[in-house]
Amino acid sequence: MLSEKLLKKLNEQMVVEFYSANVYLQMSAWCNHEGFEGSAKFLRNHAAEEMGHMEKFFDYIQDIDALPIIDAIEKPESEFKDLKHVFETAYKHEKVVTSRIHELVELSLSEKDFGTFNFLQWYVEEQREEEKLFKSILDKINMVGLEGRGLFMVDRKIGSIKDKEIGSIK
Ligand code: OFO
Repeated sequence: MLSEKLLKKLNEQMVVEFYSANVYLQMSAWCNHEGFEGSAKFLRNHAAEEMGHMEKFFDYIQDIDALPIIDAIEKPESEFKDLKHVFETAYKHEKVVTSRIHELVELSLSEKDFGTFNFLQWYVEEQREEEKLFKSILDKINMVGLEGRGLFMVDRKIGSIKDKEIGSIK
């Protein structure tokens, strides 16, 4: 039987995944507005992926015979200095999500809830991939700088990333 504390944390994480989807959807709108069509496409796809992460929590909570509660979702950031700022924000966000997932893992272990511990392993791996992906995009932007043809090419490349299959861009 899941403890109240662990259930509350799982529910909170479900809401955070919802928030993540909005974070990327909003970033996608900013990129589109600024003419970074590749990044806009990538971020839009990523927002859909975050909804998938949310649904996994939504389903798991129901599988263990509890009730998921969709709480208020924080407003995402909508103003960015430049494309680098977008991906810096994304990378930072993923690091926060990773530490939240690790806290959940720790809690499930301390409560000897091995079913939940097992469920969370998917997220541990997913977070490793997401941090790698965003770091890799950021590295490319840093490499070419914020002006000219280089940034245009990187934006196109970002647009070609198949999120799930690639952990980094070459
Ligand atoms: Fe759900 O992984 Fe990003 O936030």
